[in-house]
Amino acid sequence: MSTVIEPSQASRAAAVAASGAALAEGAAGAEQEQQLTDGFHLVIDALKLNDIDTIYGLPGIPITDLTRLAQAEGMRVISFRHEQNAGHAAAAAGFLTQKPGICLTVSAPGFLNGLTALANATVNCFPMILISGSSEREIVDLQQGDYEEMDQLNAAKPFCKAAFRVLHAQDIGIGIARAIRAAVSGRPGGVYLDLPAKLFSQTMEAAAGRASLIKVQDPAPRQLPAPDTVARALELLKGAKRPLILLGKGAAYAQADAEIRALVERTGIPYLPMSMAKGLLPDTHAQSAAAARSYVLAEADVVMLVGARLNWLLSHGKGKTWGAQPKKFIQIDISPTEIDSNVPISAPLIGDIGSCVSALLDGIGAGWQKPPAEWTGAIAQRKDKNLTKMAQTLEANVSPMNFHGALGVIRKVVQERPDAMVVNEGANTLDFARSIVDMYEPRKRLDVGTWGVMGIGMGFAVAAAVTTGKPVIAIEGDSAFGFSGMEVETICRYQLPVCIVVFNNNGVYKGTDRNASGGEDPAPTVFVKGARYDLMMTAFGGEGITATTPEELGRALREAVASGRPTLINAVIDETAGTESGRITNLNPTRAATKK
Ligand code: ADP
Ligand code: TPW
Repeated sequence: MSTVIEPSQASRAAAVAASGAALAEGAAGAEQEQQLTDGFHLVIDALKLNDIDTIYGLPGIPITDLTRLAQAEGMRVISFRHEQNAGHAAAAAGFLTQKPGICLTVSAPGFLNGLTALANATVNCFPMILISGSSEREIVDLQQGDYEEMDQLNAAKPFCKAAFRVLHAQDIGIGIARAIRAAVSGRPGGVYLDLPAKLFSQTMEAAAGRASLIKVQDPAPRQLPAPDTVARALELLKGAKRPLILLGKGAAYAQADAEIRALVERTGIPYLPMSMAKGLLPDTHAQSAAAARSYVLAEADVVMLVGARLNWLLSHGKGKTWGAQPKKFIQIDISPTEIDSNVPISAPLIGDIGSCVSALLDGIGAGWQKPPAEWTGAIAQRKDKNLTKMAQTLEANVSPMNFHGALGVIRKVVQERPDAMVVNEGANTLDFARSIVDMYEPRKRLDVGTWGVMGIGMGFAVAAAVTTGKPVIAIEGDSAFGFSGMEVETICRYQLPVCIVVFNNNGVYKGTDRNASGGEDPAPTVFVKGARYDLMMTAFGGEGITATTPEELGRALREAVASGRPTLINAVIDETAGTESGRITNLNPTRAATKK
């Protein structure tokens, strides 16, 4: 038996395996012997059996044939230009669908390129599986210098929820089942699956192969909260004078949209969405306190976190942001160890969000008193003031554009097309877009998440288009776009309905820095002035446009969204417009020190 099965051979094995069903049971020995399957097919069959229909990846030894065969067997294979982008796409697909997104890479360097995305998925609680081909165990373990040799399993472990290696074809079904369950059960996250090259060409009897596969039952079982914890949370909520609900991306992931809306509306409690929870209820909802964020965080007396962590994005639940007003927290989370991670949580509610929110709704009863008008009235007043102030800035009709002028028009287009997906990264481009561009439907916004990582843009945009079929608007800082910009070719190749708007202000944060030494090298934060990002899209047959006014930007964006054509709008932004680090200047060591 050869160790490498050529694709034609592998296909033949499959064909024989497929036709095996048609052959009479108990057929002659010679015929039975031919009913073989191999590692390639078992991997594909195991994924398909579990309703996984898409692979995001990049081919090469030893997984090239796996990508070809997967496509031949009806899976969608989205082939990228860099594994990190394929990995980010898999993670976003996991977030949007609750099924683990699959990223497939070659060994060592391909694996490492995918690792950033695996780590980012784990940090953000997105289910994904990084499947990498690897070199031969015997050679790797003796460090004899195999092609792309690396101990990938151990390298992956610190960056994911679980890591598995499969050595025998008959264990592929179990390996994939364990990977799926690890990715989506409890707190979702990234899983690494190591498949050594030799595994793919191992053959086994087709019927035994089929029998070895596992259809994972109930991969993310509901987890009901204990009744006494529900009663405790409700009691705290009932006694609150200034209650607040904080919705995080865990709430968006949970797909308990109707229950969450019912809880917010029946209790009458004001809510704040974290950035990827925007649209869970429309941002224009009367109870949204987003436009009075600082006020509600400082003044609330009881805060209920729903799928949100008290990490740096919420100032760890303490300090100036949270004001002098003493606070009590209720926290709904599937992970019990999240509780008390930063401040004491008076009423933890451990379970899946759908079950916890339903239990709260059941317990509310008829006599529920909505929060005092003093509280909701004070919030409404601040909201009105801030929204009126913002509305004026959004009308800015200057050229080159500032952030408000450009985002004012994008805001209108998203309002017209609330079904469109929005992807967002950058510093100023991120911070302004998050507060200016209203979202109207759940899980329409994908961004840099818990790490504030640059480079998610094109991977997320591709996954958004592939999993939803909706138009995608990627709002990108020019630096941010550079991390994954080569994937415009991927977008053109698959003809995806993605419109990228590059906020071109000639650099990281802004484009005005000078080299402090007086030397000829440009400053570390500046780029080529007046760069034509639009030409990157026309190079591959898509639409490329430069927009210098909000009107031009609006026209180009509306056209792109309507046509679904791959488009890149080079939006010329005033190079003085941004601020260093956007809204997190306080985390920048020198600036923070000099500010004190
Ligand atoms: P954000 O950045 O929006 O504040 P985080 O990523 O910090 O959100 O928090 C998401 C939280 O949601 C995590 O602590 C995670 O354990 C939790 N979570 C994810 N899915 C579920 C679910 N289905 N049920 C309950 N909690 C969940
Ligand atoms: C993987 C650090 C944070 S924001 C940013 C960088 C490089 C780019 C900001 O410039 P951009 O946006 O995109 O032009 P704008 O609107 O302010 O002009 N490497 C990684 N992640 C992060 N977060 C960085 C570097 C960073």
